[in-house]
Amino acid sequence: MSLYVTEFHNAAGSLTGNHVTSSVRRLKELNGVFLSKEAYDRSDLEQVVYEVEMHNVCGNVEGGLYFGVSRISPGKVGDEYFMTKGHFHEKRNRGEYYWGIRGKGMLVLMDENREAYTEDVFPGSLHYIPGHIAHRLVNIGEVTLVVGACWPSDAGHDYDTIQTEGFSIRVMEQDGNPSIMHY
Ligand code: PAN
Ligand code: ZN
Repeated sequence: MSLYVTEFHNAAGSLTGNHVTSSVRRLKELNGVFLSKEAYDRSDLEQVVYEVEMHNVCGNVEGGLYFGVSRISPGKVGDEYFMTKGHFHEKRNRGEYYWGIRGKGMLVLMDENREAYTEDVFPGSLHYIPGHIAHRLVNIGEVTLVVGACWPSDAGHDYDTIQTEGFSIRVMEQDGNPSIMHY
């Protein structure tokens, strides 16, 4: 790979090269995200729950775009599948595209009135996330869930609203299958 070329490795679900930044979310950074505090405390908090790589050329300017790839590990905290924190965009009217690359997941979506719905994520699935909709990825499969994303670079991330109010649904394993629970 040339130092000046950015490459998206579809099979590996990774992004390398110029303008790429990355972040890792371990279980210890996700305190309060999962329903069962007891199961959380029993878990290995060093586990990597998800990683994000992002192609950021322009900074947070209006009119720009970011491209990213998220990799969510398989796993659970108690009966609840590994998932991203989830967020609204800070600029609420900013939308986003997600698309499934590998694995099996659910995209949890929720509007500002806490009405929630889900979409199945699989290789080739395409998801338009309108503005004003909070979004979270859940890995319901046995391999790493890999999902591409593209969003306006001035969207920003509002994590606080979800941190305090949560989503109105959670995806839990029940009798060996994913099940949607309402809160
Ligand atoms: C994605 C998410 C990524 C990680 O790139 O940021 O899946 O999820 P959290 O940001 O909720 O931790 C995106 O939606 N960007 O806007
Ligand atoms: Zn987003």
